[in-house]
Amino acid sequence: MLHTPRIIEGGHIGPVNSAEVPRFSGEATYALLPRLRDLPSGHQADIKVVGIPFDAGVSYRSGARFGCQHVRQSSRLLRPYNPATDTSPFAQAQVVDAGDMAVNPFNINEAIETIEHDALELTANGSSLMTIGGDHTIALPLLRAATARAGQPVAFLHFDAHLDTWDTYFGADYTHGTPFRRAVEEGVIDTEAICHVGTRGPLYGRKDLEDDRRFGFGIITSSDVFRQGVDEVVDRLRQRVGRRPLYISVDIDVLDPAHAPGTGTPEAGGMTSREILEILRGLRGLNIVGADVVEVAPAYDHAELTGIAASHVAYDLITLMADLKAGRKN
Ligand SMILES: [Mn+2]
Repeated sequence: MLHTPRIIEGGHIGPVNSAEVPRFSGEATYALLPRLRDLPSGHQADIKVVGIPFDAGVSYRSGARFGCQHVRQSSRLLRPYNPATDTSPFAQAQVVDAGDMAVNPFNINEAIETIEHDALELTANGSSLMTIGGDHTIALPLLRAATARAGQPVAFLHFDAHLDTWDTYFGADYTHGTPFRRAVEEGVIDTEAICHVGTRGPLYGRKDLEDDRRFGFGIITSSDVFRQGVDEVVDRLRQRVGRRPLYISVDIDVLDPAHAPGTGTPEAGGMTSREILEILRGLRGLNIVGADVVEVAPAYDHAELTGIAASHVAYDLITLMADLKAGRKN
């Protein structure tokens, strides 16, 4: 039988052994991990990968509702040992694929409520969430839930080509271009410790940047990453975050369209997949309480470029979280 749960190092239920079952066969869970429902009773999940197939908040190309399944499909080649950090994330923590949330595709307000509710439920036992979108609208309810669980507004690192702090579109408050203005207004992020990374491209006007600065955001542009380099960027981010509980959101359009063509609002001049992975690895030890990767729209992808980039970003985020879980247990 394919995909029988198996015990690995650490007593955890591990991913399918691809030396025994071809990794291109069977159901595509993230990294071929066990499903949440496959865990024996009494066996707690430390990190849950969850999909949110929702894209009713997009302003340009639609299709990110298919991102979750695409990232899972593109994650089949991920192996269980991460040599960049000398860690085996799935042995250090029980990581599972919790499936997808069922959110209303016709009612954004209801969708946001469902996401917040489900995120709180999934984290009730102390699990951390690694969420796969979906468009960027979903980050607002995820931040609400992260802050509720942390007991204080979370620090927030936002990897994106765009600010996503605009006010409204067509009078709509809740869209994929507005979640972080709402998050500031709601007080669910710690404005002493929030920063965009990788922004670029034309804006509506200078006021976009002035508003954003007034909200408290720091900005490390795509150009800064190129000119200052990964190490300096990492130093700046670590200083900004300190020991606060931290949420990380990665809009895959932070990468250049050459690295991630399959997304809703692509902009030229972006980071490489190597740069983002190096920056994420530099955040090791920070108190990461949750993360997401959003805006993968497979209809515009080629040869799984975007899916592979997103699945690797998620893998390094899981590595960081697994590291923390293992540290807490030891
Ligand atoms: Mn975004």
